[in-house]
Amino acid sequence: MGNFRAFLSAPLVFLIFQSYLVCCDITDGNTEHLKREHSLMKPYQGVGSSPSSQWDFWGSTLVTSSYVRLTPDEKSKQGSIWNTVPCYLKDWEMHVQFKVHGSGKKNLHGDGLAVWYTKDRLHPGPVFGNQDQFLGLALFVDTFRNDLHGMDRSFPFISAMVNNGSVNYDHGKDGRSSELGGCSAEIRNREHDTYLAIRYSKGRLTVMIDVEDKNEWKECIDIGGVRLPTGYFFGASAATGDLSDNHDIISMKLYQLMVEHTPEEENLDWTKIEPSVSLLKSPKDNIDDPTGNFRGTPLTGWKVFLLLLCALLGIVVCAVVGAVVFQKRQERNKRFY
Ligand SMILES: [Ca+2]
Repeated sequence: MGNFRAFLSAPLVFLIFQSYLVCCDITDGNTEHLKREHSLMKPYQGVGSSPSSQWDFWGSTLVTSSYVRLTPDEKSKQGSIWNTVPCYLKDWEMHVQFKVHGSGKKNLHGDGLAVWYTKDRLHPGPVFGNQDQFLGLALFVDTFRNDLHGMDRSFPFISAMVNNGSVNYDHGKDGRSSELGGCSAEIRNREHDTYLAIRYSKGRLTVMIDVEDKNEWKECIDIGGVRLPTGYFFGASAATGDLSDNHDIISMKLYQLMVEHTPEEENLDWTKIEPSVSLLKSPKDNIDDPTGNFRGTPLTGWKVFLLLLCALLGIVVCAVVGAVVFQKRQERNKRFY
């Protein structure tokens, strides 16, 4: 009995429960649902060509059967592609599979691409091929350093911006004055495709990247206090200037996240929310799953191992608790006889 008690010491139980929780997060993929009306996938049938099409494109965008090229590797091109269906999901995760490649040597290529969740769609402009002073969320994959004073970060640089229509994107500073967070990522001229995941759930914006072809997300941005309405449009755009690159989108997959909201939250008119960020709120206020959902591929070896380990730990915990209860009962029974 003493052994059991030692085994059940608080730190160890905590550890077991912790690992159990971590494991459960990994299987979270079951609760996410692909929304086809907001997803762009090979072979892009019907994109732009029919009135019932769910995606429109503009500018230099070229749709082939295996990729959507927003710009070719040529000077002064701009292109975009936009979902025609407004999104009314409160909690979502967008996975973007993309490829930026070209003949330009290091630092002689540009300008980058952007992924959008905005009120307006198909409004060409100076911000990676889209309008400035937009309403909503932008995620920039900036491949060219404009700000020669900002040598503390390497490019390509990924950053996020939320705008209520009043702020200008400052190209000269690579958007630094309005960015909510960001990270550097070697996404260019890779042998494999690269991935971005943008999650918006319960006021928290999380951006993850997978650029090493290991099928693992790495956190890039994680901030709380972000307010975005429903009813906006998803899109992607890209631009070249004096320097260029092919900016290819392979797929954009939108998943609904199954998240419960309070009745008060449910009763709000989410379409009326103004895009904003309360910078006072620490991202650490929110402690739910920071690890991210893994993209929809079969379980890799280590994930299977972790799942088995969880199952095993679960059984061990049950067995130990069962044994303790049994022992207690025995002891009580003894006292009665
Ligand atoms: Ca730039």
